[in-house]
Amino acid sequence: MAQRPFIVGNWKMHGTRAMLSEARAIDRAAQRLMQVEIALAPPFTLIHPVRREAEQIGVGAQDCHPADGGAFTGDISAAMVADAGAGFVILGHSERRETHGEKDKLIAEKGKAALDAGLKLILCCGENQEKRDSGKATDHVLRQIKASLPADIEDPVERLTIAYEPIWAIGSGKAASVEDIVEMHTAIRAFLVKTFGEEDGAGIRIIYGGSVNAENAAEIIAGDEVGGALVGGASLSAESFMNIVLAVQ
Ligand code: G2H
Repeated sequence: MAQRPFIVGNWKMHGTRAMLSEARAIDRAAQRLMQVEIALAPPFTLIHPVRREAEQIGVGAQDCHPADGGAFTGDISAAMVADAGAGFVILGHSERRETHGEKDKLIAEKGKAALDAGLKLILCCGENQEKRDSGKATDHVLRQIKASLPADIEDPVERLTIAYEPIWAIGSGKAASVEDIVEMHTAIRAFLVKTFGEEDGAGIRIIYGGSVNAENAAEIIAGDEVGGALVGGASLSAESFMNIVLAVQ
């Protein structure tokens, strides 16, 4: 059975309780749009309130620490975000790789902690402009996924999503072309089949992120091997986010 498109709003470091009205509006609209799987990843402080208010949509975190607990001032464990109501976590986003110096090995450790805590995983990958210009984008992305995947993922179709987010497209207002997206997703699919076997490898979702909006979403999601979108800026208002969902339903 074909999977529903998976549209995830990544609020990044945006949102105080005033934003709960947007989450409520998204959740209300989602109840009439069951052909699309919708989720939000608000900041840690809003996970519990969004989960409490929203019945229909998935709620997730944007990071977690690899340890179960301990003397890690300012950090949050996977069990804590699960306890707050998160059902998934986004890991390996380029903004964390760049501004927090996160390396593949750490991301794999975080992924293992997340899976052990019962969370699903959205694992991000993507090349910068320099890698793309040098023709090494695919090699880079596949190496990144291989090195940041936790080992022995049980039920990977259910629990793992790969998000391809070319760094040069993020927040730029200019998404990658459908051709470039499909080419990369096809290479990721081949890697997943090799790694997880024919059936699981074919079923794991691969979603695209980087300046997705209501104008480009339908065309991107119609691309081969594109199972949904990770949406940043355009997920911050219910109207612009739901316009994306409407465009792809
Ligand atoms: C890419 C994306 C969401 P934006 O980071 O993860 O952000 O849609 O703002 O480019």
